[in-house]
Amino acid sequence: MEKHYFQPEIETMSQEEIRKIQSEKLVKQVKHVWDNVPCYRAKMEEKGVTPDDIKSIDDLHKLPFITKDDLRDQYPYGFLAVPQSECVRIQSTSGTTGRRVVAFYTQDDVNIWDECCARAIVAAGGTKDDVVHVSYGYGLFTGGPGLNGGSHMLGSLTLPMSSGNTDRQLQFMTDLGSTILCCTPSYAAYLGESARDRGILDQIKLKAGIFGAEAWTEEMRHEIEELLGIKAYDIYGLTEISGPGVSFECEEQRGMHINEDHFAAEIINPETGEVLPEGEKGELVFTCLDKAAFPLLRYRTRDITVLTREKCSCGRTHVRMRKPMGRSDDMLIVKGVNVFPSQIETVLLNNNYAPQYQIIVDRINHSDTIEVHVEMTEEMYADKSVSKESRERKLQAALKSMLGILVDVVLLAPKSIVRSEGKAVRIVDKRNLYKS
Ligand code: DLL
Repeated sequence: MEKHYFQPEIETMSQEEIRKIQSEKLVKQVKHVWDNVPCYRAKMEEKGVTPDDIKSIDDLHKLPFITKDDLRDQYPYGFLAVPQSECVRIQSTSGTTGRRVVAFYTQDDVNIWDECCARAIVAAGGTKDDVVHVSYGYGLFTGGPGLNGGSHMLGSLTLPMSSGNTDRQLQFMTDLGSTILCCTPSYAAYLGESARDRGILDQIKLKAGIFGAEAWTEEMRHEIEELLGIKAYDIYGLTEISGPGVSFECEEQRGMHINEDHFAAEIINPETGEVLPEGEKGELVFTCLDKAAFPLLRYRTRDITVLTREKCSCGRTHVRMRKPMGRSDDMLIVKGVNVFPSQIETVLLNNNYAPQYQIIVDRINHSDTIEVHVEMTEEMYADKSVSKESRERKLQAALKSMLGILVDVVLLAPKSIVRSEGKAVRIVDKRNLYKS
């Protein structure tokens, strides 16, 4: 099978070459940050580190971490490392859990980001002949602008749809023959459902999807692939580090290659900060090696994953990260038990429910309660031979066996959960545990 790369000379270079590039870039980057970001310089001084101590990528562990709280404390300009007049763009996080984080970009930073997204599109089989349908939100969210930039750089016909207006999405998709869909996995499932309901699935020419920005399971991947008749590729990224394209899946669909010439990755123990060896599960930490405006060093993502340097059949040599297995901060602790929403999703899909659900956690009389609201499929809803109560009991038992705790299950009629056009709202935690 012929292999396709956007930049073969970079994507297939040897480990030695990657480390050499990382070392050269890191030495320069640390000087740049030391000279231009007083709050990080203070952190380095506190740790007794100077730029002279950083001679290669092997010295990365000597540098202090940056956390989301640091970014919030320094909002908005504290981590800006170039004069504002050199910046051409900002993007921002949604700020649902506190103050927004604003990331700045020079034109070169935007080019790096576009290049990363172009690599992702090519890895999903994209060429300049494709019609790339971008249904991630545009604006402050990085999803739309990121994939849009990558598609332009590749020279594909780019449809800047943004999210929402499902009728228009489907009309453009069929009229213009979109071949690659980029959006959140939950919106892809919704678009698929809507196309099926309108009886137009056979008019859709999609061959691939590039889905990310939220956690999704293998079961959900299969469901979307089957519904839309496509291959569904995962893509990962975060605003602080640039946006989508920090890592992406290739045709192997077994982990996402990190663009290591731009971002150095480490896995740490989230409790102690100690760097863990390859193959161990822990918190992912990124260092931006060549971004100028917002060059975060050792940024703690809170995403829990595993890195592997096992050979990939696609020929890419860049390290792979497993699909994030949860976040060290939004993992739910219910009745003292750690609950990852992805475990619940796996049970629901294995039991043939639709990937439309909400987890509602509350605390009543000092005791945690957890309810899973999930939609029945049309077939289940129509089939009156099995009672709703009996279905609920069966699902409750399956969840108990996965999670070890009793969960209240509420089955709903099809289409009763409000659809999201961006990231799905999966968790409603009414306990306010993190408010002081
Ligand atoms: O979600 C950037 C993005 C846009 C990625 C489009 C992929 C596609 P933020 O809004 O800053 O940025 O959210 C970043 O989302 O730390 C992860 O917890 C989560 N996340 C992103 N991609 C994935 C993924 C964008 N593929 C946060 N799987 C990250 C699971 C993901 N979680």
